[in-house]
Amino acid sequence: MVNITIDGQKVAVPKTSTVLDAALSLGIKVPTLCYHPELRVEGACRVCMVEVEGARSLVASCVYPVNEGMVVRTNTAAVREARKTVVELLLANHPTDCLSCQRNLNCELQTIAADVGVREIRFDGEKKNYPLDAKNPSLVRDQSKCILCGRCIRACSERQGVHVYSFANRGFNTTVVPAFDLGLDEVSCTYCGQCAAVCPTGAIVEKDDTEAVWAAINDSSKHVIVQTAPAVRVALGEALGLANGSIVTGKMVASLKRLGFDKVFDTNFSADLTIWEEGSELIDRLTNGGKLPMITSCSPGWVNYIELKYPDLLDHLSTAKSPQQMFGALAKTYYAEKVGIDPKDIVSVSIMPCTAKKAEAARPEMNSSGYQDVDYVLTTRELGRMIREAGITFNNLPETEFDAPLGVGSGAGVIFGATGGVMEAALRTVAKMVSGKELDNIEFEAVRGMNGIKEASVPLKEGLTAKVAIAHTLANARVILEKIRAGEADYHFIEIMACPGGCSGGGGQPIITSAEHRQKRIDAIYECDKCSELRKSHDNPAVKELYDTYLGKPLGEKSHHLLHTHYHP
Ligand code: HC1
Repeated sequence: MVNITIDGQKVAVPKTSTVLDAALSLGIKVPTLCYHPELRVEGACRVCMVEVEGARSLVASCVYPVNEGMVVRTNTAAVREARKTVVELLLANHPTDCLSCQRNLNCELQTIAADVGVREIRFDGEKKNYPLDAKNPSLVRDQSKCILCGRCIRACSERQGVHVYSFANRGFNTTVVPAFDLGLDEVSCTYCGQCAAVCPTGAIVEKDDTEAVWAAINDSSKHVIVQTAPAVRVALGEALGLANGSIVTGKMVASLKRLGFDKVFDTNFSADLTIWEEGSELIDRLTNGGKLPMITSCSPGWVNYIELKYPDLLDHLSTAKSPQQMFGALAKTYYAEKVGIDPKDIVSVSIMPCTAKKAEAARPEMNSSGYQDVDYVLTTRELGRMIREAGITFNNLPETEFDAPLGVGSGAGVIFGATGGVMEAALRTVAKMVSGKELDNIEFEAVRGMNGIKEASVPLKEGLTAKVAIAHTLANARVILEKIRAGEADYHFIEIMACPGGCSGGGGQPIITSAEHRQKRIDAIYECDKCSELRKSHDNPAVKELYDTYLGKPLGEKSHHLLHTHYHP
């Protein structure tokens, strides 16, 4: 340990700490911009400057190591003036269109400008004016708002191992761009949105589809239905002023009804259906010599990644569509028939924690109903904005139930939103399918938790043990894929989710500020499961009715047509 003094307070910290770590351990707030608690430090923005006795100049606390006996001051006149000047220089060439920016009131640059006391911008800087990169369905990049903190570069490289972004040019002309300054639609972007999730400003945001959804709601000739993904219910509250990880399922349903949706359904329903189809596919592959290990296919950022980077391994992917797309296909077939509405008059909207879901819905093959199966995908953040725009006092809303029949979901469906959850949901059902017996204990602790890669051996019945693996983030997915390529992966089944923590940490969720924040959402997901009346996908009566009255059986002809897909090398 190393003993140092900060603002007159003594503290002992590990010798590998930075001055910022030490200050944070004392509860001293130092403003930061390029620093992100879950990414490598960069020391680029210099907003976190402090005074260290004996140092020749102010130092960037996020990269400055502690030394025995060090004396630090975080609140001197020189420190305050330096921080204010740095922020003013950033604002001097920033568009400062805060009032109409998607990140208004949720922008770190805006907050820091207020915190460090910027009341005027003394420098008349040249403004940057770059064209928008908006030709893809998921994300919009506006270089004019970029402050060159490099967080997106680090998230894409370190967290995802995808390496889409890098710095280009020098001096004032420095930019953060994909290779050759191409658009995201022209490079190996998976649309996972982790760049947007760490961007401190409005330089990378989700493509906003709220206007199109308002127009559909306002069109009286349309029947507008909405599905909500498992992970939205544990994060939406954060966008509306509630504590991190608040469970807001009932209020979310009420708010969607107030917004004017005709029916509010639950993606948990089709998550349960996915387990019937994917579980049956796994058993089929195990018994008939199919390609193993089989890998989950519900996370669209992950599917984009394997298509782009490991096309030789595509036959390992389950052919089951994601729950979003299974729901979409059924909404304009089964549901349309059941309620007697022409599918051309149905507008199917989904609320997702994910930016890649927008691209998934736009895939040309996602039209098994004869129409685009899911018309619009809104992120959790977009729904939060619509609720605010409508003037709904979210916290006062009554707890409201989903509509039947596509609103019936199990606890197994809801845990899809946490890393390991799809695997756990599948094990609950596959064990029953192969043994004919219900499990005594349905909670599989071995597949839970935040380790980047988890492995477990799970007995399914006498003489049959499933060897499984789980990875979250694309950098961890790559480790598993390399093992498969090398012939060293003797697993039967693998779950891969593109985002850290699974969908609860998706690129379309309210911005996550720390690992503890992410954990609160995951705890909330498991709480939702515990409180569910139904906890196993095979107990879902609405799914049983769907098979009895419409689909026939898992992997049957109709299921194959509506619920399964193919991939593009
Ligand atoms: Fe997900 Fe899924 S869990 S992919 O993370 O399989 O986005 O929440 O909706 O489709 O159900 C996301 C979440 C979501 C699908 C399900």
